[in-house]
Amino acid sequence: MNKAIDPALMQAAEAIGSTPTTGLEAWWMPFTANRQFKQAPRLLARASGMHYWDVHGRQILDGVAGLWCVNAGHARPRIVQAIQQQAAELDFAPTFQMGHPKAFELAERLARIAPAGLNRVFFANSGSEAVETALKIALAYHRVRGEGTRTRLIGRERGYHGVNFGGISVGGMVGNRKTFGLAVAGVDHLRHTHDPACNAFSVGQPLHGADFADDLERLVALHDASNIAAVIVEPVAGSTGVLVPPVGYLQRLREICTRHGILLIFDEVITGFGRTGQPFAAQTFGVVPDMITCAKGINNGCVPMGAVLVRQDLHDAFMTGPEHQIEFFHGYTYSAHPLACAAALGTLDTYAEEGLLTRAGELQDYFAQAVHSLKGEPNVIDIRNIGLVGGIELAPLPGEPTKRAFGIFLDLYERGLLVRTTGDTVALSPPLIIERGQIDQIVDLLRGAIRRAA
Ligand code: PXG
Ligand code: PLP
Repeated sequence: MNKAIDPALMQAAEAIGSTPTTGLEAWWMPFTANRQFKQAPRLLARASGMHYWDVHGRQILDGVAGLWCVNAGHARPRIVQAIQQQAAELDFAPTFQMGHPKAFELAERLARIAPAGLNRVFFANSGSEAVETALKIALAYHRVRGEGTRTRLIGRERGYHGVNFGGISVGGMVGNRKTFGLAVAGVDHLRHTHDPACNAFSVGQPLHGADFADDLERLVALHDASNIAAVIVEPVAGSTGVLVPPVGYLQRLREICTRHGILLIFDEVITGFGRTGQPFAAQTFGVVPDMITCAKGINNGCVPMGAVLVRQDLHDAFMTGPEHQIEFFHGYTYSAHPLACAAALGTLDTYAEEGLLTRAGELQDYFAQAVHSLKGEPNVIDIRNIGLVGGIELAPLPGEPTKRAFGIFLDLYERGLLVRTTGDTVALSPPLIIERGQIDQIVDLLRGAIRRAA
């Protein structure tokens, strides 16, 4: 069926009496149209810098940093070496009642680049786990302070906070509700900030819509602040189509949360580690939340890892009671895994040496001009951008939403460019090492694909 599948593996399977397969059936792939994929698989074999190569040796320009995570580009030597050395030196170390030096070093290094005050770090293994961890910290924090009625969690329509039960509950993706029904109860949602009638084709932050934040006052009036634990939002919503916050919106959300004693969590799984021009979007937008969830770029996507950056006094509120007692009843077997920590330290070195955490700021005007040059191409109904993220929204094919954008994804892959699509939006989020000429290349290829899809 496919050249990449080793016939020896198939023979071995038959020898032990397991169900013989053609090699592609067993893996039930995540967030994938499995049947379509397996008819014409897209198999990546290696990567370096700005590029992938597929199993046939074809070069593909990476327009989306893998899956929004390879911010320093692929196969960076410091990171590769850090992982190799770590695997040989200390493969695994328990972190429940035990520790290892690189975990402490990494937490200190993260605290140094985080917004002021967010200097305590809890490790997880993905963005989804970071989100669950932050929501649990919020609930437990109110309890340890004797405000245990604060149990309600508030997310936002069109939010994405990973795939676990807490995350899909505070998230605002219809697909999750359609597929899984009610997940965690006691959750409510702010309205989203997408307002194409006022803001279509905004370059950078849209000007209209700070008052969308007032929707939180409506929920406070409905539920009463004494019942609300936390609000979680992505500073820039990524997965539902690159929705950039209107000027003043996050500031207003911060003010309302502070006024009502509600914790504000920024989910920076995509925006963290330089995507918007500063280490965190909190810094780009000048708004400090009480917690930040991050993952992906934390170690360049090389080893699964997530983290929650926590305001010191939230952490300190837990440090009461008998000293032999566990203060926070939570953790994962692989929290602060040595390979993930080593990869993260190599990544932070690479970011620092190459100035990558601020490079998106330097390139953003060029990038903005390039993506906005697609205005006027057929079916382009909106273009959104901030830092090195762009969203190009297309009018859906009548009665067949998502199909036009997915066709463009397939077309571009054939021509050697990897992008992401969500709904009918094409998302760009290239590695931060991208050169101006490669930005042009991405936009030229995309322009061609948009025309062919008309
Ligand atoms: N929060 C946010 C804001 C995210 O973007 C997660 C949590 C979950 O992270 P993990 O590591 O559990 O996947 C994410 C992940 C896409 C896409 O193209 C986005 C994500 C993951 C995969 C694809 O929209 N975001
Ligand atoms: N399920 C079982 C049966 C377990 O023993 C454990 C961990 O020990 C878990 C789930 C959780 O796994 P993890 O810590 O990797 O999230």
